[in-house]
Amino acid sequence: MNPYSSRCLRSGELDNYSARLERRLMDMAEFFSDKEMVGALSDRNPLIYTVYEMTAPEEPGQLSYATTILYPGKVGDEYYMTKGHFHSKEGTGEVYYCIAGRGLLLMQKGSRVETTGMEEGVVAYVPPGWAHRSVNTGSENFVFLAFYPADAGHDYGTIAENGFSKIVVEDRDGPKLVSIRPGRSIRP
Ligand code: PAN
Ligand code: ZN
Repeated sequence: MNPYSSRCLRSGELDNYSARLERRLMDMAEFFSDKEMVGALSDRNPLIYTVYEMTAPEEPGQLSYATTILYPGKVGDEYYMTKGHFHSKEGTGEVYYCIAGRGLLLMQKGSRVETTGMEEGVVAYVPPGWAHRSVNTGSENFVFLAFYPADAGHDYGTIAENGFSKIVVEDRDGPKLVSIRPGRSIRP
Protein backbone atom coordinates (compact mmCIF):
# COMPACT_ATOMS: atom_id res chain seq x y z
CA MET A 1 0.00 0.00 0.00
CA ASN A 2 1.05 3.60 -0.48
CA PRO A 3 1.70 6.31 2.12
CA TYR A 4 -1.17 8.73 2.79
CA SER A 5 -1.99 11.68 5.01
CA SER A 6 -4.89 13.71 6.37
CA ARG A 7 -5.13 17.30 7.51
CA CYS A 8 -6.46 17.40 11.06
CA LEU A 9 -8.36 20.60 11.83
CA ARG A 10 -8.55 22.09 15.33
CA SER A 11 -12.25 21.27 15.20
CA GLY A 12 -11.27 17.61 15.00
CA GLU A 13 -12.38 17.06 11.40
CA LEU A 14 -10.05 15.06 9.16
CA ASP A 15 -10.17 16.07 5.50
CA ASN A 16 -9.25 12.54 4.46
CA TYR A 17 -10.92 9.69 6.37
CA SER A 18 -12.34 6.22 5.82
CA ALA A 19 -15.34 6.47 8.18
CA ARG A 20 -17.27 9.07 10.15
CA LEU A 21 -19.27 7.78 13.13
CA GLU A 22 -21.83 9.54 15.31
CA ARG A 23 -22.70 8.32 18.78
CA ARG A 24 -26.00 9.54 20.19
CA LEU A 25 -27.29 8.91 23.69
CA MET A 26 -29.52 6.04 22.58
CA ASP A 27 -26.55 4.30 20.92
CA MET A 28 -24.95 4.07 24.35
CA ALA A 29 -27.78 4.21 26.89
CA GLU A 30 -26.35 1.31 28.92
CA PHE A 31 -23.06 3.16 29.48
CA PHE A 32 -24.50 6.04 31.54
CA SER A 33 -25.34 5.52 35.22
CA ASP A 34 -28.46 7.66 35.63
CA LYS A 35 -31.00 5.47 33.83
CA GLU A 36 -33.90 7.77 34.75
CA MET A 37 -32.16 10.69 33.05
CA VAL A 38 -31.32 8.52 30.03
CA GLY A 39 -35.05 7.84 29.72
CA ALA A 40 -35.93 11.53 30.09
CA LEU A 41 -33.47 12.47 27.31
CA SER A 42 -34.38 9.61 24.97
CA ASP A 43 -36.66 11.70 22.73
CA ARG A 44 -34.08 14.44 22.28
CA ASN A 45 -31.37 11.78 21.84
CA PRO A 46 -28.44 14.24 21.95
CA LEU A 47 -25.28 13.76 19.92
CA ILE A 48 -22.52 12.81 22.38
CA TYR A 49 -19.50 12.43 20.05
CA THR A 50 -18.31 12.18 16.45
CA VAL A 51 -15.34 10.10 15.29
CA TYR A 52 -13.34 10.46 12.07
CA GLU A 53 -11.31 7.30 11.42
CA MET A 54 -8.54 6.61 8.96
CA THR A 55 -8.14 2.87 9.18
CA ALA A 56 -5.31 0.84 7.69
CA PRO A 57 -5.71 -2.86 6.78
CA GLU A 58 -6.21 -4.99 9.91
CA GLU A 59 -2.79 -6.61 9.75
CA PRO A 60 0.08 -6.76 12.27
CA GLY A 61 2.33 -3.72 11.98
CA GLN A 62 -0.30 -1.44 10.44
CA LEU A 63 -1.46 1.66 12.34
CA SER A 64 -4.81 3.46 12.24
CA TYR A 65 -5.66 6.93 13.49
CA ALA A 66 -8.86 8.66 14.49
CA THR A 67 -10.05 11.96 15.86
CA THR A 68 -12.86 12.22 18.38
CA ILE A 69 -14.98 15.32 18.95
CA LEU A 70 -16.61 14.83 22.34
CA TYR A 71 -19.28 17.47 22.95
CA PRO A 72 -19.83 19.20 26.31
CA GLY A 73 -22.82 18.13 28.38
CA LYS A 74 -24.05 15.80 31.08
CA VAL A 75 -26.53 12.99 31.57
CA GLY A 76 -27.69 13.79 35.10
CA ASP A 77 -24.42 14.55 36.91
CA GLU A 78 -22.28 12.36 34.65
CA TYR A 79 -20.31 14.17 31.97
CA TYR A 80 -20.62 13.20 28.33
CA MET A 81 -18.10 10.47 27.59
CA THR A 82 -17.16 7.84 25.05
CA LYS A 83 -18.38 4.26 25.45
CA GLY A 84 -14.88 3.11 26.36
CA HIS A 85 -13.38 -0.21 25.37
CA PHE A 86 -10.63 -2.76 25.69
CA HIS A 87 -8.63 -3.61 22.62
CA SER A 88 -9.63 -7.14 21.64
CA LYS A 89 -6.10 -8.12 20.71
CA GLU A 90 -3.69 -8.52 23.61
CA GLY A 91 -0.57 -6.41 23.68
CA THR A 92 -1.97 -3.41 21.80
CA GLY A 93 -1.54 0.05 23.31
CA GLU A 94 -2.55 3.48 22.04
CA VAL A 95 -1.37 7.10 22.02
CA TYR A 96 -3.77 10.04 22.51
CA TYR A 97 -2.96 13.65 21.63
CA CYS A 98 -5.29 16.41 22.85
CA ILE A 99 -5.99 19.09 20.26
CA ALA A 100 -8.56 21.25 22.06
CA GLY A 101 -10.81 21.39 25.07
CA ARG A 102 -10.45 19.72 28.41
CA GLY A 103 -11.21 16.31 29.79
CA LEU A 104 -10.06 13.15 31.46
CA LEU A 105 -8.76 9.94 30.04
CA LEU A 106 -10.13 7.27 32.40
CA MET A 107 -8.34 3.93 32.35
CA GLN A 108 -8.89 0.68 34.23
CA LYS A 109 -7.02 -2.60 34.47
CA GLY A 110 -8.39 -5.19 36.89
CA SER A 111 -9.52 -3.08 39.85
CA ARG A 112 -6.91 -0.33 39.25
CA VAL A 113 -8.28 2.96 37.95
CA GLU A 114 -6.06 5.77 36.64
CA THR A 115 -6.89 9.12 35.08
CA THR A 116 -4.84 11.49 32.96
CA GLY A 117 -5.90 15.13 32.69
CA MET A 118 -6.21 16.12 29.05
CA GLU A 119 -5.85 19.62 27.63
CA GLU A 120 -4.37 21.08 24.49
CA GLY A 121 -0.94 19.59 23.79
CA VAL A 122 -1.08 16.67 26.22
CA VAL A 123 0.09 13.33 24.84
CA ALA A 124 -1.11 10.32 26.83
CA TYR A 125 -0.19 6.67 26.61
CA VAL A 126 -2.66 3.84 27.15
CA PRO A 127 -0.60 0.70 27.81
CA PRO A 128 -1.82 -2.68 26.52
CA GLY A 129 -4.54 -4.28 28.64
CA TRP A 130 -6.07 -1.06 29.99
CA ALA A 131 -9.70 -0.22 29.20
CA HIS A 132 -9.97 3.44 28.18
CA ARG A 133 -12.70 6.06 28.04
CA SER A 134 -12.62 9.83 27.43
CA VAL A 135 -14.74 12.24 29.47
CA ASN A 136 -15.45 15.88 28.57
CA THR A 137 -15.24 17.84 31.84
CA GLY A 138 -15.14 21.24 30.12
CA SER A 139 -17.61 23.57 28.48
CA GLU A 140 -16.20 23.28 24.95
CA ASN A 141 -15.65 20.43 22.54
CA PHE A 142 -12.96 18.05 23.78
CA VAL A 143 -10.99 17.07 20.67
CA PHE A 144 -8.24 14.46 20.47
CA LEU A 145 -6.35 12.36 17.99
CA ALA A 146 -5.55 8.70 18.69
CA PHE A 147 -3.07 6.30 17.07
CA TYR A 148 -3.54 2.54 17.52
CA PRO A 149 -2.61 -0.78 15.92
CA ALA A 150 -4.96 -1.37 13.00
CA ASP A 151 -5.66 -4.94 14.15
CA ALA A 152 -6.34 -3.98 17.82
CA GLY A 153 -10.12 -4.47 17.60
CA HIS A 154 -12.62 -2.87 20.00
CA ASP A 155 -14.32 -4.80 22.80
CA TYR A 156 -17.29 -2.73 24.03
CA GLY A 157 -19.24 -5.63 25.53
CA THR A 158 -17.16 -5.95 28.68
CA ILE A 159 -17.71 -2.27 29.52
CA ALA A 160 -21.41 -2.40 28.61
CA GLU A 161 -21.85 -5.30 31.05
CA ASN A 162 -19.48 -4.44 33.90
CA GLY A 163 -18.85 -0.70 33.54
CA PHE A 164 -15.77 1.06 34.87
CA SER A 165 -15.58 0.96 38.68
CA LYS A 166 -15.45 4.78 38.79
CA ILE A 167 -17.51 7.43 36.98
CA VAL A 168 -16.82 11.14 36.49
CA VAL A 169 -19.53 13.48 37.77
CA GLU A 170 -19.89 17.20 38.30
CA ASP A 171 -19.60 18.22 41.92
CA ARG A 172 -19.91 21.72 43.44
CA ASP A 173 -16.13 22.09 43.10
CA GLY A 174 -15.93 20.62 39.60
CA PRO A 175 -15.27 17.15 38.21
CA LYS A 176 -15.13 14.36 40.75
CA LEU A 177 -14.26 10.69 40.40
CA VAL A 178 -16.85 8.58 42.21
CA SER A 179 -16.58 4.86 43.01
CA ILE A 180 -19.66 2.96 41.95
CA ARG A 181 -18.25 -0.54 42.07
CA PRO A 182 -15.49 -0.22 44.70
CA GLY A 183 -12.59 -2.60 44.21
CA ARG A 184 -14.41 -4.67 41.61
CA SER A 185 -12.37 -5.93 38.72
CA ILE A 186 -13.60 -4.84 35.32
CA ARG A 187 -12.89 -8.29 33.88
CA PRO A 188 -14.48 -10.77 36.29
C1 PAN B 1 -10.44 5.99 20.05
C2 PAN B 1 -11.94 5.74 20.34
C3 PAN B 1 -12.83 6.96 20.18
C4 PAN B 1 -14.30 6.65 20.49
O1 PAN B 1 -10.25 6.32 18.71
O2 PAN B 1 -12.38 4.67 19.53
O3 PAN B 1 -12.40 7.96 21.06
O4 PAN B 1 -14.45 5.96 21.70
P1 PAN B 1 -15.15 4.53 21.75
O5 PAN B 1 -14.45 3.69 20.70
O6 PAN B 1 -14.91 4.04 23.12
O7 PAN B 1 -16.59 4.71 21.39
C5 PAN B 1 -9.71 4.71 20.43
O8 PAN B 1 -9.45 4.49 21.59
N1 PAN B 1 -9.45 3.83 19.47
O9 PAN B 1 -8.84 2.65 19.76
ZN1 ZN C 1 -8.64 2.33 21.88
